[in-house]
Formats: sequence, structure tokens, C-alpha cells
Amino acid sequence: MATAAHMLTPLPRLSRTVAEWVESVRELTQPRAIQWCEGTEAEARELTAQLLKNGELKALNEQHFPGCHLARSAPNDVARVEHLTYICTRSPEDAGPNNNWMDPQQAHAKLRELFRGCMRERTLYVIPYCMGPIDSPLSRCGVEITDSPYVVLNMLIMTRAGRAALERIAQNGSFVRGLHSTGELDPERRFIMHFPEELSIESFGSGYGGNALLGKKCHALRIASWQARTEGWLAEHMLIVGLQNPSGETHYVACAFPSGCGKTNLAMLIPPGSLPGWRVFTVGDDIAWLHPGADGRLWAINPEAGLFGVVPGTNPDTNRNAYEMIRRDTLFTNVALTADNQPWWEGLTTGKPVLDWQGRRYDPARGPAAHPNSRFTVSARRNPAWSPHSEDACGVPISALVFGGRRREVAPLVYEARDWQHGVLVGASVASETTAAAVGQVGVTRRDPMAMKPFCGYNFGDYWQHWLSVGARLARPPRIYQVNWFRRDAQGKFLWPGYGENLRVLAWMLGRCAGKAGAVESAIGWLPGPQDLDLRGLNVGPEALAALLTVDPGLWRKELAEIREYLSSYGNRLPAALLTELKNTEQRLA
Ligand code: GTP
Ligand code: SPV
Ligand code: MN
Repeated sequence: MATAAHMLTPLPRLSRTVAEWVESVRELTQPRAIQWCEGTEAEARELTAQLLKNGELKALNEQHFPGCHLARSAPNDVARVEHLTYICTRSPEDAGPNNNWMDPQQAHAKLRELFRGCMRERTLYVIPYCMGPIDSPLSRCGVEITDSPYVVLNMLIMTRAGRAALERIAQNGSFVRGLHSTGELDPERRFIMHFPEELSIESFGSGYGGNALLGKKCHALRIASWQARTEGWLAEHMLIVGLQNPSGETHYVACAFPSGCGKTNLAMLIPPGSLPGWRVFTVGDDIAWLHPGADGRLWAINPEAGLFGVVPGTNPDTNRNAYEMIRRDTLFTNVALTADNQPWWEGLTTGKPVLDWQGRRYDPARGPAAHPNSRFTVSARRNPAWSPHSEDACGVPISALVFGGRRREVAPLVYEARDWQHGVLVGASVASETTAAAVGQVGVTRRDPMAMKPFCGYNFGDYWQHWLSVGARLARPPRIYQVNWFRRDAQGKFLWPGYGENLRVLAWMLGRCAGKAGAVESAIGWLPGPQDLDLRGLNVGPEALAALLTVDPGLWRKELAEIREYLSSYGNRLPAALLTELKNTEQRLA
């Protein structure tokens, strides 16, 4: 099916620049065949059949998980590799202390040697894709070249891929070039390189999601954040959720939480039974592109068409929507298996694992059965809470922006920034415990401004300045909040039940936006008093609630000192306005 004859089909002629680039990559990588992806269902079926045949995919229990498959990655290739991810700008200062930097010429030379001849005996796939609704002026296109059919299958779910995207590229000429090869999966020969000045990406040696599905973090965040700065918008690691209140009005909220910190779950939460009349609609679960609108509001699109979500922890009690969503037509990566070939993961209350994520007989002594960063890939439309406004060309208007992190202490359940400028400081100050989404130690608290530490394609100092200028252009800016669902008691138990109950916090925010909900002023911002939250039917004691809604002056003095030290590391790139906001906060606390 994949023959050189594909090169003669009318597809590549739609865009000469794409065809020329493909030809130069063919010369370098020497594939056996080239296949242009059309984005049809037949194509996905054919690829799946091929992977089932060569054992790279396994069909799951057809009765309980129809249309679902399991992929097992190499054991050393299970997460993003931040230490091997580089921003290659001419000047190292433009990449900033928040990124690894390499000189573009040097990076190209290094990768050229890795890519040379790397596709011999393999098929080179060309995936034209569109990030965002195909007819939206806010969308941006790219082309990924890869030698991994698993990557193709994922990209077909995660993006609007195929002929329509290629036609769009042919019309407006510009696209992001992403070159990917799984190479030998050798961590010593693994690099994820970004060239924002050239709108290009080179990724070698990993087949894992964020390293290999180049439309996602590489394009839609690192490259797009750079483009967004030059064009006056924002590319953010945010979910977008629509909340319909009991009076029938829908308001949209966008939330930035670091990897593995609850975006997917919040984006499709199930309202608790004790809050009747609320409905929740998912627009996006991982990435938002935010544009100032002619009406002075901020408008958001989700550039993605699918979800690449964390599997462990998903069950009918924590999130029935997510659980239902992944029962059909879902690609699982690195989960465990039951005796009757059903996928299994930690947090499921039924079934038991027989084979672990590496396909070995499950032995608890060797760790969890499913990899903690095991993932599902599924079409956004499989989500029972999917919002048809996900397809709106102009996006949805945003009423509130929320920053969050995973902190066992210090950060309260929720607080509101005083205004946009203070909100930028609040976002820039977020710290969070690391998770299994990236290689490295889990549970280490680190600064993760706007949940963009691993994803901002340029100097954070310039990025905060850009946030300030975007806010200055908004006549009706969203209110800004910080949340923390992950506070713990002395025994290590979560103080807040989280998941669906998080709606109570979101409802308070919308009440604030409507000028209805009360709040108490603190040094760091406005907090709800216990009477300001709708706590009907919630099982949280008064002591826990007090702990969740308290700003401890001692802990916060230490916190502010750490924030000051962190921000200062950005030197003269740090906007003076943020230091002013910080000083004001310090004075309020003193
Ligand atoms: P990425 O896809 O890596 O960007 O992550 P994400 O932010 O979408 O995180 P996700 O919603 O997948 O949640 C990650 C983990 O946190 C899962 O194991 C969830 O079960 C758990 N989690 C999500 N929301 C909550 C919450 O409100 N409270 C608690 N305690 N855990 C949560
Ligand atoms: C994350 O790590 O934030 C993810 C998964 O959403 S990945 O696509 O690997 O980046
Ligand atoms: Mn993410």
C-alpha cells in the first residue's frame, strides 16, 4: 500500500513547498516508501491492521472495550524528556533560563547525523495537520514527517489531519515543519529540538506522546507560544470548560495546571448530585489558544481534536465521563491486562491485573501494574460532555482564567487575584509537585509558572511581559484565580475531595464574575469565606475547610521569599510590574 507511486498522486502537488521539503527529508533519511496521510477512516483501519499483524498493537476485549487497542512502548520511553528538550534560538537569552538551549547550527548538524539513513527499510509518513477548527482564522497548520505508524495513528486522532489541512497549507503557504524518527529508542541518542525562528521541530529517538506527536506540545505550545508573542495572542497549557448554571447561562473558564494535575478531569467533571441544575461541557483538556477579541474579551480555541490523557485514577466514581469515553475506539498505551484481555490500571475498583504494562506476569514487588504515566488516545467527540462549540471558528469567550498546582501545603484551595497585573504575578508564582508525565523524580516541588515550565518556547521574562501587554488590550479581561485541589492533612490524606466537587469552587468564581459572590481579602488575594462557597451535601469538616481557606503568614513569608528569588533569576528580562506586585504583596503580609 505504501509505494513510491504515492508521491505521484495529486496530493503533494497541492503544496510545492511541502513536496520539496518531503523530498529533501527522503534524501536524508532514505525510506523504503513514502505515504501521504489523507486522514480517512480507511487509512486508520489499514494502519491498525498492519500494526496488529506485526504485533505492535494488541486488540482488547471486544465485548467490553470494542474498537480498543493496546500499545506497549519501550520501557525506557514512557514520558516526556525535559532534560533532552531544547529551544534553539540564535541568542541563548531568547530561550531564557527556563529552557535548555543549543545553537541552531549545532543542533541541526547533530540531528542531521542522527537522521541520516535512519528510515532505511521503513516507511516515511507525511501527516499534514491543522491545529484548531479547519475553517478558523485562529488555527495554524503543520506537517509532521515520521517513520512511526503508532505516531500516525495518534496524530489522526489528536489533530485534524489529512487532505483538508494540506489544502489549507497550499492556500496560505505557511506551516510548521516537524521531523520525527523513533531511531533506536536509545536515550543517549534522543533529542527534542525546537527552532522557533524557523518554525521547525526535529525530534529523534522517542516514540512517546509529547516527544513524538509533534502537533501537541512541540507545535501547539513551544512553537505557537513564540508565534503568539509576535502576533499578539497566547498559547497556553490550559483546559477550556463551559459551565451552564441552573439558570441556563453558560460561561467558559480556562485553567492551567501542570502535567498530571487535573486538567482532563476538570474539563469533563460530573456535577455532584447536591448541586442540581449545573451542566458541564468540554471544549479542550490540555491546550488553549487565547485571542483578544474585537469586543474586548478573551476568546479561546482548542487546537486539538482528541485527548491524550492519564489513565490511572480514572474510574466511574472519580469521573464517569472519562470512564465511559475510553470504553470504545480508544488507543491505550502502557496499561496492564486482566485475564480476559481487558485493560487494567491502578485506581480501577474492579478486575485484577495478570500482565503488567511491560507484558510480564504482574508482580506487585516490581511496582504498579499500569505505568503511572499510561495514557489513552481518544477522539474528543467520544467524551459525553463534548461541546459542539469546540468547532466554533471564533472560539468561546473566557470569563475566568485559573492557575493551579499540586501542593500538599501552603497554597489555599482557591483565591482571586486583585486584577490582571496581580494575576500575572499569581500565575508566574505557581509551584507544583512533579508527576510521572516527565522522566525524573516524582513529587518534587518546583516553580511551574502558568503550568508552562516545560512548554514555553522563549524566555519567561518576555513571556510575562507579553501576558501583561495582552491584558492591557482587553477592555473586559477575565478574572484570574489560583486553585489547589491537592492540600493534605498531617496523615497525608487529601483535605479536599476534588473531582466533581471542584465545581463548587468554579461556581464561586462565576459568582464573583457576576458580582454576586462574597469574598474575604487577604494579603495574597481574595478568598471565599466558608459561607461564600455552596457546600450543600459536601462531606468536609469545618477544620479541614478552615485549613483549606487559610493563608498562613509564616509559610507565606517563606513562600514570597522563594518567589522573589525565582523571579530575580530572570534579571533584566523580568517585567518591573511583577516586582511591584510582589513588593505590594510582601507589604500586605507584613
Ligand atoms: P496532562 O495530560 O499530563 O497535562 O495532565 P492533566 O492535567 O490533564 O491531569 P489529569 O486530569 O489527567 O489528572 C492527573 C491525575 O490527577 C489523575 O491520576 C487524576 O485521577 C488525578 N486528579 C485529577 N483531578 C483531581 C482532583 O481534583 N483531586 C485529586 N486528589 N486528584 C485528581
Ligand atoms: C503532558 O505531559 O502535559 C501531557 C502529555 O499532556 S504529553 O503529550 O506527553 O505532553
Ligand atoms: Mn499536558
